[in-house]
Amino acid sequence: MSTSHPRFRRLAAFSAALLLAACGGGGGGSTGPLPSFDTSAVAVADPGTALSADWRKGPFAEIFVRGYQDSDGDGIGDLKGLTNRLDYLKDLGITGIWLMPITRSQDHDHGYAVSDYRNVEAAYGSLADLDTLVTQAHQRGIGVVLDYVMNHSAAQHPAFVNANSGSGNAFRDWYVFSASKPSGWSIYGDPWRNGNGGFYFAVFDAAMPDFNLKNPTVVSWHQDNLRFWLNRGVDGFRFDAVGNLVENGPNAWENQPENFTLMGNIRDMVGGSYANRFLVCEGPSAPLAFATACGSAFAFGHQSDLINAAKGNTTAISNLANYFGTAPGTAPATMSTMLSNHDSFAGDRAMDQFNGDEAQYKLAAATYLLQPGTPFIYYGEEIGMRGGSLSGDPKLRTPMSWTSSNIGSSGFTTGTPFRALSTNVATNNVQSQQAAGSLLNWYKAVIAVRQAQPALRGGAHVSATAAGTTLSLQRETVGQRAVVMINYGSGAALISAGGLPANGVLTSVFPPNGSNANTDAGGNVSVSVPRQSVQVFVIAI
Ligand SMILES: [Ca+2]
Ligand SMILES: [Ca+2]
Repeated sequence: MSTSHPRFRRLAAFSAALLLAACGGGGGGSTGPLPSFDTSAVAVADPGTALSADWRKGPFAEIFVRGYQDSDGDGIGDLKGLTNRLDYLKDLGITGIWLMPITRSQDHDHGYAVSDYRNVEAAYGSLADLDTLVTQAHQRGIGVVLDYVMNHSAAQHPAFVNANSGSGNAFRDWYVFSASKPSGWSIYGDPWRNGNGGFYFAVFDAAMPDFNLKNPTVVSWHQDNLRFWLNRGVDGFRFDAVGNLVENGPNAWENQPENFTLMGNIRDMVGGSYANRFLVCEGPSAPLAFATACGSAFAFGHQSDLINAAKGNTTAISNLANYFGTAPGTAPATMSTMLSNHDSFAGDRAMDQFNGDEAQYKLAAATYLLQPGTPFIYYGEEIGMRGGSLSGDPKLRTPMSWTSSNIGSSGFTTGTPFRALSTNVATNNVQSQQAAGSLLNWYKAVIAVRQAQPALRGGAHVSATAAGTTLSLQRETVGQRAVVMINYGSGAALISAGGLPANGVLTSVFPPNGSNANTDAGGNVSVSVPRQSVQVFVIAI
């Protein structure tokens, strides 16, 4: 039941102190002045971007700024550090980065308890540092997408401190209060928490009270916040927990119709006023529906099939073949795909799921980098980082492994890292992964072929067929068809593709030394694909 719900696990990092601060609700009524915050309206002022429209096709990197690169020796990653690593991301082939929350937070860790929606977490730097990051990223053809948390704020956010000061406060209706404790609710536990003069709704944690998104003033303030960042040149947003935005009752608290309307309105606002932006939603229990409402959504569920297919599971391979399409119940090409992310409910880091098996790891990576969809690479995935010796989500959020010790001028920090390092930092780090045959070079090579071939970069789904432990898929764009054959099995396999131009030549584009293949008079081809390998062809159409 409640605590088994995956999203609950996000909160493992929260300290008891924060909970006490929230539950105390300001100590039963503060006598001091209540805090204020910026509620000013923000008009559209699009500075534009120099990015090509293709940047939105990815691949993206999901980056935890706290864990990426420290620039000043305090052991905490920051925006200047990330800016210094942009060349690495460009070299990998990344065209967009999603930053987990960089706004000021109460948790000072994952950042999802936002205490100021219009400023940067002090340990990460300043607004000027963000502006520099965006400018430098754009110069490398990389867009910057921020995490935006609309469902809840921190309990320490001034809006909630006001709201919780008493039932007569002007901000009371910004949150969801009830004079008496409502009965019958059980989500990830009882979401109703003791506040001043009543109970407030906080689905994830007492320290993260839910906004009242039925209040138009709150919604328009959020839209002002979004414009605040868009006007600085930020390229879009990843929206957190969109399944939880509005509640209509104890049995109607998830994926409510209002959630889709809210996100659709934001999509219209951003798309109608700002050029070349990208939005993606996190709605784990309704990914396809949110892909429509938001423009893109993360393909929760699909990531397990990618992992299991690479292990040779035929059901998972069949699921991969049936995932993308145009029929109801299939995913659009705009779906955002991944192997794992920062939340343990999405799975351990890939290297831990594969228990060090790089052959399987490479197959999973190639599959999602060559399929339709917008791939999101979780930072360190490309070098096979394992988690840390930690429990819960923090084990997924260790410092990026740059060198074998990760300390010193080329490592994560010159000081003491804020968190334990990954358990395989000695072997799997950027420095050691420069070697031929490495996972990092595999990622670079697959991304390079994806970016070089239009049908692989943005081509639509044509067909995908599973047969035993093989997958054969085709994608197409104007003038080009791509054929991808993947053998997940432990022996060579004959993989077929059909519906191709008759008596044509399929030009091999991966692996680098691959042989071309010929279609027969019926437009069919069969290729012997070695065990655990990938072959990619293109043909003009
Ligand atoms: Ca720092
Ligand atoms: Ca909510």
